[in-house]
Amino acid sequence: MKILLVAINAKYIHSNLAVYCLKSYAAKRGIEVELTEYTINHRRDDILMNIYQRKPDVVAFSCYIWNLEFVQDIAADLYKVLPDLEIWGGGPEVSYDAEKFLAKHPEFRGIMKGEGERTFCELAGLYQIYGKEAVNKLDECHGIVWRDPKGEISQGLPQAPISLDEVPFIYEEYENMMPFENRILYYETSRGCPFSCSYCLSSIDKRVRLRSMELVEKELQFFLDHKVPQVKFVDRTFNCNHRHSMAIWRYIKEHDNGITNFHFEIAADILNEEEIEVSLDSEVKYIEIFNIPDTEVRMVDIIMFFEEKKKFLV
Ligand code: B12
Ligand code: SF4
Repeated sequence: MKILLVAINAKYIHSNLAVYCLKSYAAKRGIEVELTEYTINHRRDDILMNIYQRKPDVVAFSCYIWNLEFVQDIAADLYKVLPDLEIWGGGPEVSYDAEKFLAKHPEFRGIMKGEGERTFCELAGLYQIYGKEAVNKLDECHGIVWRDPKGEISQGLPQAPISLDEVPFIYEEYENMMPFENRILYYETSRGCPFSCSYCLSSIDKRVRLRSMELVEKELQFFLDHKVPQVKFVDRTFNCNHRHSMAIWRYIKEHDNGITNFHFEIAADILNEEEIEVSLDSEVKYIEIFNIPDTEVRMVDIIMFFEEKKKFLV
């Protein structure tokens, strides 16, 4: 069975960290899958043709706010030209209303909800073992909602979260980091966010899990040694754990190579003095500050403070 992970990015410069993690996590457990990336600037027909020519048996789309419409259209067309294809979705944009999504999109066999590594690996394993017969074994898989061969939608058992140290560091797997040439490298050292902004999907996972500093230091050094121009941390609120953020900023400060920029999204209202000092001293050049509604006054102070010190803010 050929299983194909499909990512459609906002622009060429972006990459989809999630699908690389899923592919690598599965490969480490003996399950090989293929991966392909496009952008929303590609013509839909070209994407359709490219997927068709790869002759997959199973396609799993990574669904985000910037590509959901695109994915829906392509999946519907794929289903017309490859009616036996098993089409799955995963990612934040389909995770929280999966039953409704499935009811509306009959071309999808199912949705892998939430954190994908373990769920995708289980599901890909089922297809590798049972082939097309896997559709009758889907109740063995955790974390999914699926349509059975009679058309009924079922909900699987919940999936347990993984330790963040189990998430693969994907960049060292590619010689010269080829797929990422001239692109932003995304990097994750935590999952979850302790805040509850009602408009935000990241607020659903309140438990914050951290990657151990032992791994993080090795990986930061990898970026520095490879003189990567831009690393963007995708941690939902980078500074929600002071010890963790301070350890990372200190490491960057002490090992700066004069080339690599690190980009963080932080919550301004919880910055402490020590964090402000280290981030001002160090080569942490790009800091993305976002507002939390009742902290506007402090937010303005902090922005003025950073601007005085000639830090770049976005
Ligand atoms: C990188 C990024 C972007 C990049 C695009 C990257 C790309 N590939 O093209 C840029 C900067 C362009 C961008 C833009 C926007 N973004 Co943005 N972005 C992110 C960010 C920071 C990282 C995503 C990521 O890689 N995470 C790391 C991966 C490993 O985690 P994950 O996404 O949760 O993936 C896991 C699961 O979801 C699942 N999964 C994911 N894909 C798949 C696929 C399969 C098959 C399976 C099984 C599982 C699976 O498994 C993964 C691993 O466990 C997230 C916030 C975040 N930290 O996640 C926001 C986020 C996705 N963006 C968001 C928003 C709102 C936007 C914008 C609309 C902002 C704006 N107002 O302009 C724009 C949209 C642009 C457009 N053209 O329409 C929101 C979406 C929330 C929502 N739906 O309301 C998020 C969640 C930020 C937030 N907290 O608000 N974004
Ligand atoms: S602080 Fe940011 S990531 Fe956390 S819930 Fe609010 S908007 Fe989402």
